Amino acid sequence: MNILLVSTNRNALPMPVMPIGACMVAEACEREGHRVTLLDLMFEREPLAAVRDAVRSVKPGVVGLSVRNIDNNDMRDTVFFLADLRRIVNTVREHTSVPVILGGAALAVMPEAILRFSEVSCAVLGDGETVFPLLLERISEGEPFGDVPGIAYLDHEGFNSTPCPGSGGRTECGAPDYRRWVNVAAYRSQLATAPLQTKLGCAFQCVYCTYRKIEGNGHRLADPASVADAVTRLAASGLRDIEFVDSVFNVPSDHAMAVCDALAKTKHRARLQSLELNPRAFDDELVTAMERAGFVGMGLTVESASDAVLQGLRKGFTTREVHHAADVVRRHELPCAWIFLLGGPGETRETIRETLRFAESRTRPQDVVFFNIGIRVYPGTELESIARRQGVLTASPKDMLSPVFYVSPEVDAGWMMNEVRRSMGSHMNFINTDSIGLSILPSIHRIGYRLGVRPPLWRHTRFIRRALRLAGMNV
Ligand code: B12
Repeated sequence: MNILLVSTNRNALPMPVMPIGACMVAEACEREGHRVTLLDLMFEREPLAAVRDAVRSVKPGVVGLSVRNIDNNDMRDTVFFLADLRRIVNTVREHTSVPVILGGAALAVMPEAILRFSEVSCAVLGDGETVFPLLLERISEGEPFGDVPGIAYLDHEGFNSTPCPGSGGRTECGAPDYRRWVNVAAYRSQLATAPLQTKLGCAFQCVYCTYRKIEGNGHRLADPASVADAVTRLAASGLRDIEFVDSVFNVPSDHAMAVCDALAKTKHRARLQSLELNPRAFDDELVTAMERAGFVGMGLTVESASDAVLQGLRKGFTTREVHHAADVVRRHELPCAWIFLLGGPGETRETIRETLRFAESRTRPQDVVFFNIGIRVYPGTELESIARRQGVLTASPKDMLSPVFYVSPEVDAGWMMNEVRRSMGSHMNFINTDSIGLSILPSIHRIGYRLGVRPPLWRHTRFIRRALRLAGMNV
């Protein structure tokens, strides 16, 4: 069959991300003998015209739309991305009547709401590279597909979904041949990294998180040697900036260590990073192994430096681990991004002060500290129940596609934002959601790239903020 896949993500903030999922699905379909065209809308000037032209020229038997983001998770300046999706679906339908199938991380988060909103009747929830080919087989043979594992669909009875296949065991590190599918030069010129997974799944229980829903709570670990192979292959093809996009990179820790050891033994010439490290399994041994493996940056998702809040978020670690992480970071050279999530259950003015005190006194000036304020609430999460119990959430689950945010009733969002801004005033390495939503960020990336800067750009935050302030910007 002719398959047209469209990667619908056009969000270039904080930087464009290469559509790893759509590329993996494209390669899986080819392995099954289909002819695949992947249209990546990221850099298209006229996205709807590009979709129309692709439908006309490919004459697909099925159109698959990859949907990554629902919104930008920013409480103050919320951007909702799915209106574009509806326009893309309408454009496809104006030019063909073949089945349209949705897939991507957003679908696993809110399948029913997205299907209804986009007026599409079928989506893949599980790993697209396994499920989509099965679905295509049924569609091409004109057979019913309601029992294919890992899908969701709307029919005359309403919304249905089937359980996702397999959530344990091992997996191969699948590095798509990005150069075949997307405009790699355009991504690189905006300091994008090439995504790669060393595992799937997340076993943590954080109250707000959707990762378990997307990837399952059992780990599927890639053979460390296959990770080293994939990194070597990508780096040899010119994609030297590689980011591990696991839900959590350093858990299970023996696997992370084995991956680092395999990488350290390989001459890969890649610059590696991961922004998803948990302070629980974070020690000198790990950071030394990461440095030997070729890491140039890491992100610690500490969220808070207050025990009450860490408990309220069910992070599974305490301030002991947070302070220990600060000690470890200080003993190494590896640049670190500290990621905080303010306003969760249990947050008060005092806990905010505690977290800011930690950030101001325990992080290094050369590192970046990112504060996210307010937490996006997704249906089915424990945070939803907490918010309803506390009377701060009244929207029904089907209305939560339009972003709703949780802020602890014990603290005012405006006050928190002011406190963070005050702290940012004296710490040029601190940033907030306004900073990663700056419309000039793509230009900064392009200029940086031309000047020879390579990811992660956040290493230079304090210099960039100072320069922008000198230019009169209030950043
Ligand atoms: C790593 C990560 C990042 C990294 C990306 C680094 C990089 N170089 O790629 C960073 C930190 C930069 C980032 C940024 C953002 N992220 Co993010 N990110 C993730 C994370 C943890 C993994 C994404 C990933 O690459 N997965 C691995 C690939 C293989 O999976 P996949 O793309 O989903 O594809 C599979 C399936 O979805 C499916 N599939 C995909 N396409 C298709 C198409 C078809 C037709 C079919 C059938 C199947 C299919 O098959 C694929 C293979 O199995 C996810 C959470 C998660 N666990 O998924 C959040 C997630 C995707 N991010 C999210 C968000 C919101 C953002 C930001 C908007 C945050 C912000 N405020 O800046 C930005 C947007 C960036 C952008 N330009 O678009 C949300 C999106 C959903 C939502 N709530 O809107 C997620 C789901 C987290 C969450 N909150 O629930 N992110």
